[in-house]
Amino acid sequence: AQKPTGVLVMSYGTPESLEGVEAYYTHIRRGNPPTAEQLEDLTDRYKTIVGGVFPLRENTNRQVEALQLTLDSIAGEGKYVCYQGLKHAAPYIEDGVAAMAADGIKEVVGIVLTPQYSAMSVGGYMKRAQEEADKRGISFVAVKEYHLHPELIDALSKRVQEGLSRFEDGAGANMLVLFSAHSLPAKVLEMKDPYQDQLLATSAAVAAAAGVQNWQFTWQSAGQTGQPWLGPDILETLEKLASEGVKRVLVTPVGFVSDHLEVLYDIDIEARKFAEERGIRLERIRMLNDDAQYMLAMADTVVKAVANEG
Ligand code: FEC
Repeated sequence: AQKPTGVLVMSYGTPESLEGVEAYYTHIRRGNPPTAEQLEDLTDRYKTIVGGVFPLRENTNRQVEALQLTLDSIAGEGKYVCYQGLKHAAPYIEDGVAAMAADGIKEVVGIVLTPQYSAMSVGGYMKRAQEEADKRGISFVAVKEYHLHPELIDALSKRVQEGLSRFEDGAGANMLVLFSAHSLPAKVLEMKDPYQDQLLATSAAVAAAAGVQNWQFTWQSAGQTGQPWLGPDILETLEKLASEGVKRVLVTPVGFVSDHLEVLYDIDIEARKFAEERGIRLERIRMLNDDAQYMLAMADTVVKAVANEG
């Protein structure tokens, strides 16, 4: 029988325990260990979110399982087999490709659990996957983006409508939908990187589908590297909105698809507190996690990537 096509499902990765935070942080910093102060700061943030656990790991596991079931149902069982590969934790991207090679898989599609492309994010995942595939004689196809897939837009627009319904008078006056995504070093702009345009395109499509007129886009979670990062940051944006009399904000992350640190801490704890201190009520959409429509967007994208190669 013909070997199935491997699907390398890639995600950021998270530590397995508090003891693993240092190695994880060192990996993110390309082998440079954090200072004791940086390590303590990150460890404290993990301890603060939902009881100091690492929800990204479980969410990624569930997404990979759900994507497998979705591929089975749209393409037939045995056509595709999903493997996991993480950027900064085990099982690493290379481990996922090695597991496929051990199972005799010759053709692989790679897809990342984030919809928009940047050379500095998705490009980095794909480079590592491609290199490992080349080493093992596996042919590799990269899905660069799926930021305008109709199922994704529809899934997000439903989450926006649900979020708006939490405000007593829905999308009334003094309220705004604030789309957000992880910032990157500003030098990506010089590289003609599509990241910003794709994030704005996702945001505009979701706003239109949800019937939202009053919206903005902002960056979040910038790193402290001494270099400039893309702005304005969400805290700056909230400060400005408060001064303009905005009272209610629905934060809608469009570059993240899971509950994890950058959502549960940076938005739910840090940004919410900052907003409340300025008289703004901040709500956030429920993250997609293994939402059926999101899984369909990914499965359909994978199947089409294979068809385009054939
Ligand atoms: O829940 C978790 O355990 C992990 C949450 C998490 C996600 C995530 C996603 C993205 N990042 C992106 C870019 C960068 C760049 C740097 C950077 C640094 C960190 C640090 C932590 C961290 N990131 Fe992350 N990111 C997550 C967590 N990220 C922790 C290190 C400490 C800190 O700055 O807070 C800077 C690296 C450097 O120092 O050079 C750049 C991008 C995404 C969204 C796309 C994706 O999911 O891949 C882009 C989730």
